[in-house]
Amino acid sequence: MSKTALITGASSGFGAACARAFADQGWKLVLAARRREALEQLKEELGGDSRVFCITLDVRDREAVSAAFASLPAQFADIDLLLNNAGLALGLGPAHQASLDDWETMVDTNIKGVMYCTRAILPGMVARNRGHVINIGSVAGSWPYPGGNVYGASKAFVQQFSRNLRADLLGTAVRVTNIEPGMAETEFSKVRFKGEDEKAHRVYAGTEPLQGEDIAEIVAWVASVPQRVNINSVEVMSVCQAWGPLAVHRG
Ligand code: NDP
Ligand code: 8X3
Repeated sequence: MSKTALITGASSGFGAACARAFADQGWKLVLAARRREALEQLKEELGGDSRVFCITLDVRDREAVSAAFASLPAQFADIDLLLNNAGLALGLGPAHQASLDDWETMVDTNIKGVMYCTRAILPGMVARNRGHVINIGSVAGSWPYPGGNVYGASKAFVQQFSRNLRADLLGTAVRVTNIEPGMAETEFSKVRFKGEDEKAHRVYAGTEPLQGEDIAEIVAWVASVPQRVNINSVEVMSVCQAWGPLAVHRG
């Protein structure tokens, strides 16, 4: 019997690439995001109604998340894998100039959205004693950088939430993994710079960043290892990226 993966943020980037990777392996898919048209296109590409169910969903909406996940059609209702991928960065300015609205949007999406989706799906996984929650964190959750302020802090939440979930789930067969990618070329920078394409392109200029397919390959691998194995986290960067020295200001 084919398994079912629920992917948030499936309308572009990592989420869409992961949907393609799981579809290739015969999984059924529940795809969620705000942009319905992109989800419908992906559904057609990946096998139509019998293989894919689309939900137009804003993960910040607690009631909408619980209502949508509680009313999945029977053939998609038993979720084997939840990929908490929906997320975003907004802005790259210093904290004292950043927009509080942007900060709230990141907290509501990257933190609360992950909480709402996980809390809605987890009871079924525990009851079936089967399932895997894969969260998309970031290197920004471990390594600070100027302008990372609330974005990085939100991904630090995802990292520790992932570990704490696994602590709670000890004794069950439900697995939890945090994937922590570095710079990857998706719509991420276009969103971060609010549609300023020039700024977004500059992020990747002269580099060979990670691609959505690279993350999808890792996510599919993490899901495919023997059931006794829980991969706690995977930190992954392009070879064009590495850490720098600690900064020192000299007056
Ligand atoms: P994209 O912008 O390409 O994809 C983000 C996805 O999240 C879209 O499908 C978007 O769909 C969805 N999304 C955003 N806000 C909401 C919301 N409120 N409700 C539902 N869906 C939402 O970027 P990536 O693929 O790069 O990002 C995916 C994840 O990877 C994010 O969590 C990001 O923080 C993380 N990440 C990205 C890195 C990178 O360098 N690209 C590196 C490390 C982590 P829609 O707009 O249709 O709602
Ligand atoms: C996205 C990677 O380095 O832009 O999470 O924060 S980074």
